[in-house]
Amino acid sequence: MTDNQTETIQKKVNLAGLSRDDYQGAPSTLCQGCGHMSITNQVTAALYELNVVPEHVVKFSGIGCSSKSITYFLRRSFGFNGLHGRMPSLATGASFADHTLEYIGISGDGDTASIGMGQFKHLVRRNTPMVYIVENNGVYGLTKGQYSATIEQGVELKHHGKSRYLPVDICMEALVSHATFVARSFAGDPKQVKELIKAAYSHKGIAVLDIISPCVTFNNITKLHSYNWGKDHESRLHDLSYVPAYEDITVDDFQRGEVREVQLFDESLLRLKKLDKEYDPTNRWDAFRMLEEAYDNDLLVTGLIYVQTGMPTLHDKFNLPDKPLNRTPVSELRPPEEMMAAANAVMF
Ligand SMILES: Cc1ncc(C[n+]2csc(CCOP(=O)(O)OP(=O)(O)O)c2C)c(N)n1
Ligand code: SF4
Ligand SMILES: [Mg+2]
Repeated sequence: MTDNQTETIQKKVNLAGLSRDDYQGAPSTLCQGCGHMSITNQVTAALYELNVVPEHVVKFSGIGCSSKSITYFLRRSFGFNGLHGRMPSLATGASFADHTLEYIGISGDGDTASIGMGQFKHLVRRNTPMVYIVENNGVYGLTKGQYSATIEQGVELKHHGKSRYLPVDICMEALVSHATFVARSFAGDPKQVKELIKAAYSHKGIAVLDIISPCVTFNNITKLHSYNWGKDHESRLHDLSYVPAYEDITVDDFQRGEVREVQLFDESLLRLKKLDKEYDPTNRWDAFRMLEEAYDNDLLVTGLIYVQTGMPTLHDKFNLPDKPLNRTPVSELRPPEEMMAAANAVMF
């Protein structure tokens, strides 16, 4: 592509009146070729194509190279780096303060499946409405490549010896915790990453995306977390395409029967074109079975693993008022003196 063509694409505006450049963040400090940057580029592209208004989005992360990713997109949005593994509690608190915004979290396999596992599980079981991306490289990239909890058993890295334990599967953990949207993808499959991010953004509730994201500096060699192995062993559950609600949706006769459609909360559709096998992403038991089989057969199975629409979110359960709490004046938040006195009189 010529420089002029690139410039034209960068300047073309979407329905929000914004150009691609409006969705960029600060220049990246990640290593050249890091999977996390490839994912970040797809987050940027997906949000541009979804016509998202950056000021309506809040970005969260913990600590790690992956957690740095939120700096590299949506420079006009609010963004918070939490403590290592504590992004879920930060996001939960902030989302209560203003439930009218959209929430995107980016974490690492260490941040989520090692130190942050407890927090992750509770965020998921509460169906907290947010997109939760794990950039999964099997190591602690930021602190020089120690094994994380997602590394396969028995692999060997130069400075770390053999990995001793069976791995944690983030999709499995999300499913066990009753996640309402679970997907797996691969940084080497950017189109699928983008479509899944769009679908996750349109989901009402927790949307967990476990994306295999090779660390080219410390771990581009172990099976599951390397580009080469992923390219040779990726097995897509379906071909995915996201259709926004405002687009005229037709399925031609040739495709009927081959395409399964999942209607998302905002009335957009996710179209899943059947590949070599039948897969029903609304069946939780099938999802568990498929993950077990993928593990046994040494496959990187990618796509929408599970979705359940129409479930109440954390915010629905608390019957929050329409006006966000952070924009409600203290005079409206504080009960009047007489009410407090009456309440105290009952209690004591
Ligand atoms: C409480 C605490 N313990 C340990 C650390 C050191 N530390 C920083 S990042 C990190 C691991 C990051 O791994 P991961 O989440 O997989 O991100 P990656 O760098 O691989 O993208 C660790 C152990 C820390 N910052 N805080
Ligand atoms: S150390 Fe690994 S995870 Fe961190 S930026 Fe470099 S390649 Fe990416
Ligand atoms: Mg990691």
